[in-house]
Amino acid sequence: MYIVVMGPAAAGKTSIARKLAEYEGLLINLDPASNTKADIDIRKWVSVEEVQRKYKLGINGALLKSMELIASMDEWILNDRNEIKIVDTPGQLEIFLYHDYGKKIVEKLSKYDIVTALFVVDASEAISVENYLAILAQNAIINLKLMVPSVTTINKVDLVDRKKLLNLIDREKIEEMLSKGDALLSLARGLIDYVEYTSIVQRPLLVSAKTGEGLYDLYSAIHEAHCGCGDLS
Ligand SMILES: Nc1nc2c(ncn2[C@@H]2O[C@H](COP(=O)(O)OP(=O)(O)OP(=O)(O)O)[C@@H](O)[C@H]2O)c(=O)[nH]1
Ligand SMILES: [Mg+2]
Repeated sequence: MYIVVMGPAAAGKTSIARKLAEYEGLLINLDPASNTKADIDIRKWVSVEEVQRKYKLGINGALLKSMELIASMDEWILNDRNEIKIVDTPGQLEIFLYHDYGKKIVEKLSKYDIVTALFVVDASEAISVENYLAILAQNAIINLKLMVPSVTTINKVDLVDRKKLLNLIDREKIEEMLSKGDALLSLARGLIDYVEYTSIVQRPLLVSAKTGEGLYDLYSAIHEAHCGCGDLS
C-alpha cells in the first residue's frame, strides 16, 4: 500500500509520515524543498532550488514546476507490493486542490499498488466550527479529485482543548452547535451531508505526532480504509 500524506503547510505531515514509517513502512520524501531523511528522497532527481534557477521561477512557481516534473517521472517509485510505502508531500495544498499534479501522482502510484490518502490538519486550525467545516470541504474536494479512500487526521491534539475538538467531530453535537447559529445553518448542514455523501467515511482521528497519541488507531484506520469503503476508482 502507498499512504500519501497531504495537508496544509506545517500541519505535521512529515512528523506523522516519519512516525508511521518507524512503526511499519518505507518513507518516500516527495517534497522537493525538504531535507528530511528518507528511504527514497525526490531531491536526488528534483530539488526546488535547482528548478528555481533553471526555469527562473519564484519559490511557489518552482514548487509547482517541481511537482509537474515529479508527476511525469517514475524513478522515485518503489515497486514492492509487500512494503507499506509512506509518501510525504509538500504543504502547498493547491497541488491537490487546484492542479492535477497530485492526481497524476496518485494515478501513477495506483498502477503499482493500492493507495490511501492521509489528510493531516492542525488541531489549532480546526478548533472553530467554521474552520472545521472548511477543512472538511477541502478534504471532500481532494477526495473527489483523487478517487481513492482517505483518512482524515487532526494532529497536534496535545496543543488544544480536547473537549472542544470532540464536540466538533460528533455529528449530533455539531448539529446542536449549528442550531444556535444563524443563516449559515442550512449551508453548514448541507456541507456536512455533502461530506458524508462523498468518500469521507470515518470521523477524523485525533493524533499527536509529538506524544504518539492516537497513532496506532490511525494506522488501523488506514489499513481498514480500503476494506471499509472499497476502492473508489
Ligand atoms: N505540539 C506538537 N507539535 C507538532 C506535532 N506534529 C508536528 N509538530 C511540529 O509542527 C511543526 C511542523 O511539523 P512538520 O512535520 O514539519 O509539518 P509539515 O506538515 O510536514 O510541514 P511542511 O512540510 O512545511 O508543510 C514542527 O515544528 C513539528 O515539530 C504535534 O503533534 N504536536
Ligand atoms: Mg513536511
